[in-house]
Amino acid sequence: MKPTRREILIGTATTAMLAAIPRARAQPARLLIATTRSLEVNGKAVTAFALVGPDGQPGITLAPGERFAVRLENQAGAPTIVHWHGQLPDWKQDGFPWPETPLIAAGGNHDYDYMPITGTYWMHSHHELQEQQLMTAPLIVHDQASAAADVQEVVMMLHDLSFKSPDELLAALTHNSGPMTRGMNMAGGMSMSGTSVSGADLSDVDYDAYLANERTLADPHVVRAAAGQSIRLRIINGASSTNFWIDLGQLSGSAIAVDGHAVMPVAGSKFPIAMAQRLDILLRLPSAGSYPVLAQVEGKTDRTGIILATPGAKVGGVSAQAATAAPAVDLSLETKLSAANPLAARPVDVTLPLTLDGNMAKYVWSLNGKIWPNPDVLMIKHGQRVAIDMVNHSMMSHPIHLHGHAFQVLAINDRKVHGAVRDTVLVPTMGRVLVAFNADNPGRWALHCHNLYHMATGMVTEVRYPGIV
Ligand SMILES: [Cu+2]
Repeated sequence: MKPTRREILIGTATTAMLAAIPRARAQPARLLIATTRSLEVNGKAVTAFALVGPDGQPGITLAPGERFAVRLENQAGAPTIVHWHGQLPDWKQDGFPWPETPLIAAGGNHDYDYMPITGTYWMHSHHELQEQQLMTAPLIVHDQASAAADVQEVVMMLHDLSFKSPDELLAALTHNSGPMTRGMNMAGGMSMSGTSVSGADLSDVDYDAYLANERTLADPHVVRAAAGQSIRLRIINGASSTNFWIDLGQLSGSAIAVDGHAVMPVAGSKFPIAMAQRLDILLRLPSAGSYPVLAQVEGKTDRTGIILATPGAKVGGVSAQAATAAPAVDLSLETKLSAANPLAARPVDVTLPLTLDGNMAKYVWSLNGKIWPNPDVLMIKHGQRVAIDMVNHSMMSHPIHLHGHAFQVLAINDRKVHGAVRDTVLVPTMGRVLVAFNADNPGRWALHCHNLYHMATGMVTEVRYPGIV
């Protein structure tokens, strides 16, 4: 039976309506829930945030070629916004609280859809101090090779944890600061609190525990793997204010990627990892037994870690205190790194100076002398090769992170390198690091220190393209 003209019109109208609205109504492929939970750390209950899938597992693992099509549901009981650290979406999906990209209200949700880059990434709240309360999770994006390889994947995510609230920790820093209690100043005063190695301050906060996959060494995460099996450790430093040394103990491995980006392999058994950085290490268990993979806090004896053990192997206790304090995390690994996929050779169009400084008496941290939310905005143009020349005039090191772009390290303390491509680089006390990137992602982008307490007290600026709406 032939349809009437009226039926055809209705059909056409319905089709047109459906075509106009399906994106708004379609459920994204994955659900991510920002929520709260209780965690037991060294016998004490701690209330923390979490970013979990419907199965309760933290974070997201994407298959090769899969889009980041995610609905974030905020069940955390507080406003939030989550940043996909190291990913390169358009700026409005980046998860930074710009006026144009407001917080997700408690009970609300927000949809994301972009093509991710492959490798080891992570996600964390970019609102207030929620990151310190573990609103963080892994974001692993497989490529065809990593999915097909006969390699066991092990994610190790690090955290620092205090039984105090992050607001108390911040208040202690801003109220107790001053030349008599904290000696950090350009005149070279002695540090009288925190940790000090050769005059430089290493840590702002004394934590109660350090976690690997949310557990301490008193009750560590044990991963079983056969002797001889290739293992890819994907280490994520999700700590708010702690740099670590990864210590493979009897094992040796090769660093094969940093911040998700492949590097020429660097063999070793000790590797530094600054706040927010990631490190992929390929290794094998040589024979039956149990093998701790430890992360020791710079300047301290405190450590955390996971245990790799062959099936049936007895897992012995590992102390959460090392015999000696670890040195400061430095650029010893950075100088050895070389990108497997470097930026195309091309002259730099513009070099932006970036001075890192602080006033410990007031506990404020600055970039180019400016304190967020009143930054010295760095203007760049689409199509440029942009370099940032970072010089640290302060007595603490700063892990500097650029949103929306991956940069290559070009010089370390004035020595040229064909360094790693990454998204977060440590600029040590009185040090200088030159990086460059392609200005290929127009928008408003945060550039900031990833020490949460430095960020919260001003060490943030904006890299901006003109004419963005
Ligand atoms: Cu900093």
